Amino acid sequence: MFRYTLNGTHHDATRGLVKSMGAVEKDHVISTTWVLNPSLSQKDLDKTVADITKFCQQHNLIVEPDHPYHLKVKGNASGFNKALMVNMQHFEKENHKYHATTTPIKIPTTWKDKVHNILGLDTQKIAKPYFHLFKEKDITTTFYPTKLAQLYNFPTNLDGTNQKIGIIELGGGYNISDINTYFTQLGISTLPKITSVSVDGASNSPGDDADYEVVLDTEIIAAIVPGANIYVYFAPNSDRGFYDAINTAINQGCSIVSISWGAPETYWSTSSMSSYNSLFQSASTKNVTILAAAGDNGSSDGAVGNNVDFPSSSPYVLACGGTKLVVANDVSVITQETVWNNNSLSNATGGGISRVFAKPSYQNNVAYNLNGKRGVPDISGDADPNTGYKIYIRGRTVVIGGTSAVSPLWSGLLGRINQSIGHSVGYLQPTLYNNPSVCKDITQGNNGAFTASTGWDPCTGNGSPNGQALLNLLTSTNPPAAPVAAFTASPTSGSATLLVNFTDNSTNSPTSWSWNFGDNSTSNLRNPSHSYTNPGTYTVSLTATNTTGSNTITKNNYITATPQILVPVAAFSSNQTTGQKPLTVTFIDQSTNNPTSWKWTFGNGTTSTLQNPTYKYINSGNYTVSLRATNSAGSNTITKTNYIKVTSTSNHSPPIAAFIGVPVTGQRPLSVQFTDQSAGNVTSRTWNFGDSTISHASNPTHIYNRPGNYTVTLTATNSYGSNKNTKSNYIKVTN
Ligand SMILES: [Ca+2]
Repeated sequence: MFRYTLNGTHHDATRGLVKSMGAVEKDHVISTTWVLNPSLSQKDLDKTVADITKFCQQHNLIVEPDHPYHLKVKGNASGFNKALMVNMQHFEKENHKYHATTTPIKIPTTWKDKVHNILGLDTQKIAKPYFHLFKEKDITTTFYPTKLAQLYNFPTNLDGTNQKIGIIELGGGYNISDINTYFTQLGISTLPKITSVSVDGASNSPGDDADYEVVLDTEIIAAIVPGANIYVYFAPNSDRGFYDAINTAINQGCSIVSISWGAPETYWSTSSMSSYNSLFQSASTKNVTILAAAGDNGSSDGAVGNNVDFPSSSPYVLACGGTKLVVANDVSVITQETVWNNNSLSNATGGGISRVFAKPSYQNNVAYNLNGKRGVPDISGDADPNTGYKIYIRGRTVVIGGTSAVSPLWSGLLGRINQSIGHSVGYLQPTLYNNPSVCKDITQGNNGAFTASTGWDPCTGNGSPNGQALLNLLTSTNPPAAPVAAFTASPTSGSATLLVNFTDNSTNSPTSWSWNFGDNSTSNLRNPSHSYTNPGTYTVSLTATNTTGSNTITKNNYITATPQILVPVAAFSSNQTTGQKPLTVTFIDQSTNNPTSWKWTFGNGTTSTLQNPTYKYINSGNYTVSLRATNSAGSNTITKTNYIKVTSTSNHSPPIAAFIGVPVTGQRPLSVQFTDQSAGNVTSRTWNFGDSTISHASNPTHIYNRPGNYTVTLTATNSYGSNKNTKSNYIKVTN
């Protein structure tokens, strides 16, 4: 098989103090990312993937699909050695162990224009984080990011809502409790929406110095755009991990990607830089803005000679340089801003001229002589630790500077701008270089080899931000579309008083909202809540407005408030309450407020859920009956103690006579209503009214015509005998 060499993909063991540690074991597992030519047609892509898969299977390598035009290939070192004709060796450098190939990757010649690069054979640390911890004695003035946003005239009343911002981290992690505490310090009541994303097995792992980078990046962006969705991509610190993290952020829809990590161009292989640059170019076509720190080691970038830092030197990356900020005593305005340089080798902004990348066309207007190469940086902002950023980490406030603060600072600004104009500004350099006045020109200071000057310079680029000026420029050159109003509500029905939460879903970034709730109430909040106190059906409308125009959506009869449902008041009666066993009783529900379910207990452990149950008492006794009546508003229970009395009188006994008369005294003629109250089964009665008159009625009425005292007797009879009850001088009749 003929082979094509991917130049620059092998390890240069002459660089730095590298110790060789022997061949990689045959069964050592290696994970790689294959970068395919993004201009392949779908048909060529499919064929290439099929070819690669077949080839890899022959070498026991497993192919998994990844982002578009990328594959992940995993397998043993022996498989890679044979498949790619490489020689995998272990190395150690500054106590860091890694593996790499000593010979360049060779791929089948037919893949020459199809496979651009294979990342992952070299796992040495590729990048450093560009933060600088404060030295307490040096601190003069330090800032919360929100204060810098004011000093740099960032547009206000914007919080990054609906913006998705990615942060790349190659180590460390954050504790969300630190960030929440930070928000309390800033006086921001809603907590930020931060999601950590695991790339190539790395994860949010607080516990080393890189935590300062992670927390610096995250807190600056969250402070400036607290409403944004912030995604933190954690990846291994290798050229593959770094690449995969950026690729994942782009493919997951981040419109802004902030990078605070990098290394001098000379530390990178040309093949890796080429692959990254292609990735950044693809981001520019997807309206994704990539920002990167320009480095913290002055014009040398920590290497021999003058160097710029990659990835910030990619012409598709917005390179962020650093300044020192001096403010008025009341911290209201910037009085002086110069190049950050406390030590041109170790504590100064990066910047200079790329050795790798040609001058991009947007730098054609730059007066500075770039010798046909890319000049770095593009923009700048406060980075001197002496005028650094207050952040909160590991339970305390610390001050940090470095160009790695500038990338999130500008990322936050672009988050506000994207929200305001309703779309992503994406690849910003052409606009920026055509309108450098949206930046504040820095003209004083140097970073070692290079000196600031009027206009673009290799220390601070076009300068620090004038946020509102940049927004005005982007709004005028690219006005937002008018909003398309949309909303939802929850709940949309229920009993009055009904509290409804409305949610604005309008697109194209409205800046004001006008709600009409249909009951003569209105609101100008974005997401209002409204209480409907009266039953009815309501039509709701929302008008969403931005600088370009307005749009109204009306939802007819959208909210229904039903009459209030009251808790039932339980009540009941029955057809009878006393009698001889067995006694069959029909209970009648008399509850009010429309119960929908019933629970009866009959006093002997039995229950019923019927509304009007019939129950047969077998045994004698006194029974306490209760009813619980229920509807959606609640329940109520009524209990009637000893409500049902069942007598034990046997069927073979005569009745027990008892009666009353009403009234028992009065003037003649006196009409008295007698009522039989005898126990037992009475089949006949004889009433003797005491005036030589008798009756056999059940409950007779008798009229006494003459005055006198009358003794009344009731004789109650059934088939087993009679019983007599006499009340002496019971009725008293006067003249
Ligand atoms: Ca300048």
